[in-house]
Amino acid sequence: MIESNSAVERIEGLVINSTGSWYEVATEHGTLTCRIRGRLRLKGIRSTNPVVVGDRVMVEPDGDSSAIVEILPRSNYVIRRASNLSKESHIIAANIDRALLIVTLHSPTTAREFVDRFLVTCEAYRVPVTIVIGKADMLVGEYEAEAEEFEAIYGDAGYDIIRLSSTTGEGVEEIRALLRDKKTLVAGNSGVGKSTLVSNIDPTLDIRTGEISESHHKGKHTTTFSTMYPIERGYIIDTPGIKGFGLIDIEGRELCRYFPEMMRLAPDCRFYNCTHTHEPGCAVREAVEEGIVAWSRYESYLKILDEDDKYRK
Ligand SMILES: Nc1nc2c(ncn2[C@@H]2O[C@H](COP(=O)(O)OP(=O)(O)O)[C@@H](O)[C@H]2O)c(=O)[nH]1
Ligand SMILES: [Mg+2]
Ligand SMILES: [Zn+2]
Repeated sequence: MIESNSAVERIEGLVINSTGSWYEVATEHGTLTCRIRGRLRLKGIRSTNPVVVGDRVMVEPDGDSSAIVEILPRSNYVIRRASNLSKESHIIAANIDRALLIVTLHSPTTAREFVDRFLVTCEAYRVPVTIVIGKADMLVGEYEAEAEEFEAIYGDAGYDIIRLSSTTGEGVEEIRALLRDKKTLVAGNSGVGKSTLVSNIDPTLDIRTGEISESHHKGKHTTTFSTMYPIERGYIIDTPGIKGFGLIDIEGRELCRYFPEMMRLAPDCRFYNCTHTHEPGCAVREAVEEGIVAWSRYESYLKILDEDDKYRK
């Protein structure tokens, strides 16, 4: 029998880049540029981008007509609301071993609420996160004091914190060790030094750094995509600057679980279903009043709760 109609070959691959309509997939046959065939949706996830960087997929290789035909189950992902008023979500990356959240205290100033929202998402989707205080060479005077306060707050909450200066090299080796043999998402506002870090880790990579105007993307919500770079051992995912971080799919009553320092106190609240907003005998509010839990963290908690109310239907 002639095998002209034999089953098409299918190979597994790793999505390393996406534009929303085209995907670059690393496979044993090299990197293939693919389209999506059919309606690929993972159960229970509604997002503007069905296939994301970090996805493991099945591909039918066919030159310029190569196609992604299946998404393999994800171990985790990082997701945010696509835009402020949208109910749709945008997945930043999938199957990641760790997120590095780069924050800077000035030039630009990373808002505490942004930090807390990102951390909540990582807790909710079980992505280990390390906080990086970027541009450490600029921490003089009041900013040094602020950095120490920041380290106290987030260190007490249970997070690892590394100071990084791509200018002096401080922290670079520590981060390099963290990246080894892992897929690491590098996240943070625009201008905090994400791309500079990635090119410091591997100077042979062709990374765009500096200010890239994203103004022409305003109003759209599917135009910001991550890119995965292979490094000597492992992968780094560089993300476009994230301005806001709208949370999705997190119920108000479970929110406090994703603030580790509050979660530890919740069993001491008088009511088992305490929301830590108005109830008498609330151990969390008591700790906030005593300065044991940082006011800024509690404030983020309240703001996220409030927002959650607005979006819950
Ligand atoms: N002083 C200082 N400037 C940095 C550092 N890292 C990056 N920058 C500068 O900050 C700007 C934004 O960096 P970039 O890597 O493009 O930020 P991204 O938007 O997060 O990718 C550039 O002008 C970099 O030269 C650092 O560690 N120290
Ligand atoms: Mg960048
Ligand atoms: Zn309480």
